[in-house]
Amino acid sequence: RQNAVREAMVHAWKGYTTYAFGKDELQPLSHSHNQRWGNWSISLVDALDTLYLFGMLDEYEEAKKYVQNIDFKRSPKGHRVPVFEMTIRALGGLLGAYELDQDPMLLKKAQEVGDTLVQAFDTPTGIPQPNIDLNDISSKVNEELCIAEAGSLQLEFAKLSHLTGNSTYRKLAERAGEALEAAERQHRGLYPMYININTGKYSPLSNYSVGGLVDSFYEYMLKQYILHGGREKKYMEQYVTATEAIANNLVRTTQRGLSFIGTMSSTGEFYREMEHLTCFYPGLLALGAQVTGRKQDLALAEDLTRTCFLSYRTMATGLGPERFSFPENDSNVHKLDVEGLGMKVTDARYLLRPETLESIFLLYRATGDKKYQDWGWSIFMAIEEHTKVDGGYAAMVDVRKPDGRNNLIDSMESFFLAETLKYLYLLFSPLELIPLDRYVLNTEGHPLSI
Ligand code: DMJ
Repeated sequence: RQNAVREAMVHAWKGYTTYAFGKDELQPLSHSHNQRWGNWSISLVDALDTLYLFGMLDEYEEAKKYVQNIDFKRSPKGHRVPVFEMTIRALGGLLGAYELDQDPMLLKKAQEVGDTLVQAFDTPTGIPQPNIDLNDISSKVNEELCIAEAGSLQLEFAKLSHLTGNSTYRKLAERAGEALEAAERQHRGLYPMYININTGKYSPLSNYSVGGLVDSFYEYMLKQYILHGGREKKYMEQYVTATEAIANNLVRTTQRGLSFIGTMSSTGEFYREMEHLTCFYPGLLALGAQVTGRKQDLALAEDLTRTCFLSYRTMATGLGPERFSFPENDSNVHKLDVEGLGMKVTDARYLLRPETLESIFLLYRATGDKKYQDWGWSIFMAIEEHTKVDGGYAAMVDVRKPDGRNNLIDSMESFFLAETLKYLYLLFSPLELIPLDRYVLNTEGHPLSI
């Protein structure tokens, strides 16, 4: 199984190098590429540590040679560099590879990325701008920032400070985290989705969720505690308070016994819809249960992982939708997409995302239960059967329709290489490969040593 995943990476990498080498993203159907991340070769940078871990060392060396010449101080006219995405993918990718092979060139390039991104923190509150124009650094276009973008920079910036001996990076990222913590909130342990970077106030109409725009904010509470070797107790306290608030306010169980996580509006209305992105959360709970000793979190993690897995298992392709809901009255099952489960598909795309596999991997590490390897394998088989094309792997329009090429999207995002294939590989590897008492993975799957 491990070797089959490696073969998948060989195939994906061949597509990338043949049709898109050095470009941001491969377009696997048209055999072309795009530069939508500002020419930072983001797929190549995001994939470095995967190549290394999979033992694809010739490919790794070739990619590293290319990295030397990427100019992370520039981007094309008109492009705004997305600070969060470039932190987790570019800075995280370079640091992750550096942690594994200790090549000083990688640290030098990581510092170049860090020096570019710190320019975003020059705001009245220290909460960074969501994106910056390197050709006109004083231009600002957004006042509001989602909390995932402000609260998921701290691992990478702290690691960069530690490795370079320059404490500025860590201080800036932590100041942003403190501003999120200090701002007034309605619910203890829950954080609204958006904050204003000039006033430092949460937007009053924001929703509460664990999905897109929020997700890794909660993740980095626990992971900062882990990264700093358990010395920063405040992160553990924040994590436990948030975990309890999420369990009490956002988790529900359907009549058919499926646990899920929904969204709550600022006025307390509850939406019974779950996102694929939310499926990272059970893995976080399982990791947290090991650190905190909270057994109830592991039980909930198992239930939620099962729900995420069933969102795959019950589709005709075996792949999971981008969004699915659990209508209140689920007795009328024949009207719902998934018979017998009371689960309704609300966005049928599969974008090669990692979250369910990430949780399956972390649940396997936490419990040792081999059923998780079988679940991961069945998802991998579905990826092979339905998304593999001659040019690589392609995202899918509708997971309910095994329609072949007509059902595919001309896109393979970099996280497929950085995360989806890496979690699968680790799921079938000995525990000594990336032991979780020595490494913490950033939200893009890059290993940072504790
Ligand atoms: C990845 O870039 C990261 O996992 C991020 O935290 C959320 N979105 C994508 C994958 O779906």
